[in-house]
Amino acid sequence: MVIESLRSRQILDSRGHPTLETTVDLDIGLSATASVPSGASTGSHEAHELRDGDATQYQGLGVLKAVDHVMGPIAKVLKGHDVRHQRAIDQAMIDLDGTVNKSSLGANAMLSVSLAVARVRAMVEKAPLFRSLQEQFDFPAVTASTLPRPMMNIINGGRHADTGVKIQEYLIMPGGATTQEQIARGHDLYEALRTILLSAGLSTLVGDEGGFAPKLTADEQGLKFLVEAAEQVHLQMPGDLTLGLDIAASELYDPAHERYRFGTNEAGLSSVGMVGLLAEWLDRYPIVSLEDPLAEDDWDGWADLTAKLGARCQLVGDDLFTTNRARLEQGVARMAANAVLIKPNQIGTLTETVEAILYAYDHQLNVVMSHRSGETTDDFIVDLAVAVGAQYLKAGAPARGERVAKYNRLLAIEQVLRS
Ligand code: 2PG
Ligand code: MG
Repeated sequence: MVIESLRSRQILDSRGHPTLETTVDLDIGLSATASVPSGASTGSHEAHELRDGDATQYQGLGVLKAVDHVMGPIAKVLKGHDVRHQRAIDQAMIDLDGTVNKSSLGANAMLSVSLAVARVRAMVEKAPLFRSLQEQFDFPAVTASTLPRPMMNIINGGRHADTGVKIQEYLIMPGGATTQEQIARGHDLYEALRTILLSAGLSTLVGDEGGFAPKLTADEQGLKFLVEAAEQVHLQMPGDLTLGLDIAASELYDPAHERYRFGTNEAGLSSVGMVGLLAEWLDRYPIVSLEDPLAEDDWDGWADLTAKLGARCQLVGDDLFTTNRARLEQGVARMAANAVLIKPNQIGTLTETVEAILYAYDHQLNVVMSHRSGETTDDFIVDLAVAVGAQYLKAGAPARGERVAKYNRLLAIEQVLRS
C-alpha cells in the first residue's frame, strides 16, 4: 500500500477563487481525494498559501504552480512511501520545502497531499476516517457524547461581507442531547433571525459563510437580535443556546496609533478599552466564547484579557496561534488565551495540526475545529474534530452547500456512533 502517483488540479472554492484538489493513488488500486480551503482574514503568521500572481489568470489567484509542485517534486519524493506512515510523509514534504513558512512548495500544495494520504489510509484500513485518525494519533475513544458542538456563524460581517459591520462573526452554539437536536435548534434560530431582520427592514442576503449580512447600526445590535431570535423560538439561554463572537481584531487594529478601530469613539479603543467593553457585553449577554478579541501580536493585551475574563469565557486564539505549536508555546508562557482555533491550512500538514492540538490539550486549552471563509465541500475537518474530541466545530451557518456539507457529515458520524 504505497503511493504510486499524485494527481492535482485547480478547482474553485465557495468564493469562486481557485484552490487545489489532489488525488493520491496507491499501488493496490485505491485512491482518495482532498481539497484545501482559503481564508480572507488570514493571520500574518500563517503558513504560505502559494498563488501564481499572474494577473492575466484569475486576477493572480491561480494555484497552478502549487499543482505543479504536487505533481512534480512532491510526487517524486513521496512515490513508494507507505501511506500508513503519515508522519514520515509529512516530514518528507517539510524537508523538501525547507522553509519556515512553507513558502517554497506552498502550504496549500502540501496540505492537499497530507489530507488525501490520511483519507486513503482510512480506506486501506476499511475504517471511517474519524476512527482511523483517532487511532493513528492515539486520541481517546470517540463516542456519541464526545461529538463537537456546532458553532454557527449566523451574522457575517468584517471581511466576509461588504456591510461595514466590524465584528466578523456572530456565533450561536446550540445545545441539545444529540447533534440532530443541536442542528435543528441552529436552524430554528437562523430562521427566527431571518424574520426579525426582515421586520426591521434589513437585508437577509448572506455573506461568505452563509450567515445573514445586514447593515447593522451598532456592533451590539447583532447580539440583541440573537437574544430576540432565541426568545421568539423559546430557546433558553444559556441552557439551550449560547453565544460567541469572532471579532477578528487583527483586521481592526491600527498599529501606528496602537488603537482598535472599534466601539463608538472616533479615536478607537486601547487593548484595555477593548477588554472593558467586552467585559460589559459578558455581563449583558450569554457569551461563552470570544475569538480574536485582540490583535495577533498584542501579547500583553491578550495576557491582560485572559487574567480578567479567562474564568468567565472561552478566549480563542485564531490569528494569535495560527495552529502553530511554537505560537501556542508562547501563548502558554504568557498566559494568553485559554482555547485555540484549529485550521489545518494555517500550518500545512496534518501531523503539525495534530501536534498543535496535543500541545493545547496538554496545557488545558479548549480546541475549536474550524473551516475557512473560502471553502469547498470537503468535510475532512469534521472527522478530524470528532477524532481529536474538539469541543466545538465552527463551520458557518446552517445554510449553503459548503457549510452544510460539514454539519451533514457530523450527522452521519453521529448515526454511526449511535447505531
Ligand atoms: C476565522 C475564519 C473562519 P477566514 O477568522 O475564524 O470563520 O475566517 O477563513 O476568513 O480567516
Ligand atoms: Mg477567526
